[in-house]
Amino acid sequence: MDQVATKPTANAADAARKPGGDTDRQAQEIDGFQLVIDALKLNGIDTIFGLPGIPITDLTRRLQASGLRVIAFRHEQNAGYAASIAGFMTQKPGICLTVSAPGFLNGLTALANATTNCFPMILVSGSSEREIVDLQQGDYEEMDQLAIARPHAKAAFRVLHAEDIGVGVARAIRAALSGRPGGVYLDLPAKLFPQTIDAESGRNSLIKVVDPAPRQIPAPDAVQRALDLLKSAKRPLIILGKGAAYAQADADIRALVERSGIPYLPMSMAKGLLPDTHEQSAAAARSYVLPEADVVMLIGARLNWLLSQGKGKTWGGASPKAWGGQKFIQVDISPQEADSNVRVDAPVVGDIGSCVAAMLSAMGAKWPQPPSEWVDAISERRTKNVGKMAETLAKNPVPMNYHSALNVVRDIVKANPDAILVNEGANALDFTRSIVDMYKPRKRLDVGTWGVMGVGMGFSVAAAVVSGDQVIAIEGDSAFGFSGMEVETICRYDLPVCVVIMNNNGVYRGDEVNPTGGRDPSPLVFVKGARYEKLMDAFGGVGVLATTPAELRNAMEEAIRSRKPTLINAVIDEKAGTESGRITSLNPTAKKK
Ligand SMILES: Cc1ncc(C[n+]2csc(CCOP(=O)(O)OP(=O)(O)O)c2C)c(N)n1
Ligand SMILES: [Mg+2]
Repeated sequence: MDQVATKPTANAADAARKPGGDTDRQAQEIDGFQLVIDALKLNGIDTIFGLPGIPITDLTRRLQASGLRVIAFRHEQNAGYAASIAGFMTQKPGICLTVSAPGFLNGLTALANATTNCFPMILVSGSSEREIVDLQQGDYEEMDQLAIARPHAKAAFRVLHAEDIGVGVARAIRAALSGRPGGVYLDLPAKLFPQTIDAESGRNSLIKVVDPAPRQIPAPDAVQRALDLLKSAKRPLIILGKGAAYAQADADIRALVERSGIPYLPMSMAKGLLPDTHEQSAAAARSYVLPEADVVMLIGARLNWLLSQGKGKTWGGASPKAWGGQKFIQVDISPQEADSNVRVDAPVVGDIGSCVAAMLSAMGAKWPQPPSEWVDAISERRTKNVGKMAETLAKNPVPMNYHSALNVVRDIVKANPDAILVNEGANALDFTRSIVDMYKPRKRLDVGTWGVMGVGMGFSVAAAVVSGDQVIAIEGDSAFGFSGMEVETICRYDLPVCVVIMNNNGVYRGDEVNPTGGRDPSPLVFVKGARYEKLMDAFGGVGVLATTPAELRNAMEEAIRSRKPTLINAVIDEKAGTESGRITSLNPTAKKK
């Protein structure tokens, strides 16, 4: 572990040069800046995502000077998304550092998104002078940030005194990582940073967090109850969620699925936990298995809107709110998750790794395989659907559509299974999810629980920085716009990111018109034929316009070969998309139509 160094401040260094200066006293003191840095280093934090300004400019400088990697963004929201996905990928809290009020608020969306998605992240924001803020006397960037952050975070803390920095950082780390991970807010007022305390007591006040995410071993009877139910099933199904991917229990999860012989469905960010080409994958028969299954085991997946709350037509229920009759086993770290939407007959509470290991050992080597009628029925549908998809993918329409473009991406990802795929948009998201197979765990990063637009470039930067692997970002043209300026960040840090914009001239489609016939375009469309690739050119990266699958393929292959920052503007038929992609049913206006 790093030594906790007491670096003399700049002033102390000056004083050291003057004979008779007060070097001794200053050398024995440590300031708030250094304590924050040392507390982070002591806990193995090596990367900070942020954006400098008052009061954290010097902190960003000194973080870099002391050997941490500081990745500076063009907007705090993107730094926040970067931090959150770094947390998901590494099981260490991702740190986002911002200035007060507006910078803090810009980061807050990412913090709330992290909490919703169970990503461990700490938003560290400087704040203005407490006395003035609390009396609302009009300070520079005045805002009661702690109160505003609290409802959007798993926990929120403020440190007022230098001697409490160690505790503050330790509490933030524990809160972010333990149990169900989430977003934590840490408020550091401007006055804290230059505070000095005795160096020795400063060092002693720091805490290296021991076992920040303690294992939670499931109760043996809960495991047995789950296995008994699973064994009784005629049509069992396993659903793997993002929590299963986060757990990094990849070998055991695969062993559990394979030994049980049970068909499984991966949620979006669990794709690749087992290769999507695995013979037990029921992804291509999703609409068959959900209503037909009799026992469903959820592993790190919640029965939220993405699974139609476990009821309704998707699950074979007679009406939109009716239960389909399935029995559920839910493996989850949170004891409060079960029964949140439908009855869970066998909750198994613990961390995914411990739960899966306990199940494997209780299953023994011999486990009755699911009835062959069930497995065969699924594989028949899968073969049919995969065949249909192959036909669609083989077509070569002019202009390109999502299928012909994504057929290229599918090949490229197959040839580069270590590449990380970032994905956002509506049609650009839904088609990519279903067309592009993933082969390894945690390689697919997307809009998650909220379906949020704007994660694209922040996720891409973090994925490249944290892993060193090639990143491929498949972006709707609207989605890209939310974080597009970060292509400068990608160029500045020279990251191996290949952005592919599925450019259909708009949100969902590009062919809407203003019904009044007025001069303003429809709110759903953008400048026709926009040349997004020139944005990348502007900062020294490689920009390519691709109007055919062959051009797209060449450009992607070259990007991966060169590892240069690349943006490919893939021109897609503006009539190819559907409103809201796959979730048209959630769109009230579309429903009326
Ligand atoms: C922060 C945020 N704002 C707005 C939305 C609503 N929204 C959902 S998808 C989408 C953009 C879809 O267009 P595009 O990215 O171009 O994908 P396409 O369907 O055209 O491929 C928008 C604005 C959202 N999900 N998140
Ligand atoms: Mg679009």
